[in-house]
Amino acid sequence: MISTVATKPFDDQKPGTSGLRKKVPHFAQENYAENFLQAIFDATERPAGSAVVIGGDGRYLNATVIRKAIRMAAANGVAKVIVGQNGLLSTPAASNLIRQRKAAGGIVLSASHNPGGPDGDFGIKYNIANGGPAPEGVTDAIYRRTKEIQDYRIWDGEAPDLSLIGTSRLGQMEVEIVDPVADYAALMETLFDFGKIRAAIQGGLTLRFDAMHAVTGPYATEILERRLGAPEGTVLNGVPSEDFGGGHPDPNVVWAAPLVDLLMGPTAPDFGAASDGDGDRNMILGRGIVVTPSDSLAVLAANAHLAPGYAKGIAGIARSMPTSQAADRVAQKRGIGIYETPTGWKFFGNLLDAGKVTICGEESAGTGSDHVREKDGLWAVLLWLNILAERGQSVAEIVKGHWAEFGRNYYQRHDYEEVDKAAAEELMNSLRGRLASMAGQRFGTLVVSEADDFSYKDPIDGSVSTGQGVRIVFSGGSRIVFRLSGTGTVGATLRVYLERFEPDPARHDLPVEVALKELVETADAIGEIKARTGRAEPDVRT
Ligand code: G16
Repeated sequence: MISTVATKPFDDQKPGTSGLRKKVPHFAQENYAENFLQAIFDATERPAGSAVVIGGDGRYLNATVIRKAIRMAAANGVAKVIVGQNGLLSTPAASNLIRQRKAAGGIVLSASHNPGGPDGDFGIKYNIANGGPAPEGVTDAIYRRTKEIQDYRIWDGEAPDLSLIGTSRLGQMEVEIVDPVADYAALMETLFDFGKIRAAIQGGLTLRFDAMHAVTGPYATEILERRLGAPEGTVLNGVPSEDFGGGHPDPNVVWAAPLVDLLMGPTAPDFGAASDGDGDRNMILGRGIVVTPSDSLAVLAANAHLAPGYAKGIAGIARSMPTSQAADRVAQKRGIGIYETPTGWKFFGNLLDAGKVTICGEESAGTGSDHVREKDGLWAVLLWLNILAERGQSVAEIVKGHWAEFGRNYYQRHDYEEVDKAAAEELMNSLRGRLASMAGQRFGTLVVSEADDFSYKDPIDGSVSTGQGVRIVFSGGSRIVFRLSGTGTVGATLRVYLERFEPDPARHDLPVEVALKELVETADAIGEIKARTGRAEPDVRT
């Protein structure tokens, strides 16, 4: 009952920051998804009898590709697949299932925060047995396989009905369809004081969570409304749709503008949050305040001990290189380790497995801990709620108190999207070519103290990743980082990260644009952004 289908390699199946992402029509080409799935089955290890977890964020093509993945798993000798009901699994829930069921790995279908629908984006990523994104050694092996593939194997029979929870067989393979929310919600109950949060909500703490028509809707409804007793209507846009209601499921001030407006307006609840397409990113807001992801990481790390799951304290913190150094100040003050890694959650896996760090975060709206091996949007929301319930202060009071204690790292990221690829690469190459002569150069009041192209040697397995972004550091600690995104699907996205440290509490209330003005001008002078890309302004500031 197994068919072997002849195919030809595609030359563009190199996984990026987080798996293979392409436009839907590109992915829908004959054999495109099949080739990549076969490369995963060929290039990854599966101990005899072990399971593979399969699920996705519910976007257009999700169900179609999941059925193919199940049939291909059956034809590739997989003993068992564990699949989310209706093909749904948030990325953190998939990571949890892989770990709890001791699966060999997982196939997660998502293009994260990128738009969905027939003209939107689609993606496939592979997670390894620790529940985390495949490290570069594995994605390189998958990519090599895509370049030589000549055929793929698929079971001839239909995949089972994905809506029915329970176990069935496809040939020799067992197919278990599971409730996507249950195990994840149970894990959250072990980490946080649900009784205390429930009491705070009963006592008047008000909140809204925007699921952005994406996968976290069912998770947030179960946890926030059913288990924590928040009133019905707390979860906005809670029904997943294939095109995310026509929007970008990207929790930032641009794409979650209605939520931001609500929190800045006269009827604001105490707390607001949003998550992205596959549930791993988060945005945190309080009445009248948007908390930057870098600040959120620092505040969560400084207060995690208030939640039962972290009551013993945290072992250390890891952040991606472009993330602000606010977390470093917490680590220094608390005497715990701080690790700076390249962009990509996959770089945190070894540190978490080795117990070097408990909490990790990225400027790209990701925070998480050692409870899974992915960033986790709802986890961040629940940790914030646990901290609010314990401290009885507002979000703004907690953030401002944090700045007063640790200093404030003013921070912003500027994105130039769909830039001509060659122009973006030349911009980066030109910067790299000038790095050696940059130290000592003056721009206005700023003097370059060091400049490099970030490279990282993993302290656990010794693997080295080079070319991870150009860092220009000024005396006083301000930084500009230039890097090209690894998750876009059209042209290139240039990211410019700007950071300035301000120790003086009297200067903590400046508008960010004012605080960063000189750095923004300097970034254009050094990067020649306008001249090389033709763009006078970034498309998105986060
Ligand atoms: C992915 C990765 C993150 C990374 C982000 C942005 O997030 O998992 O680690 O920070 O992309 O990457 P880039 O700057 O290369 O676009 P997600 O939520 O898209 O899976």
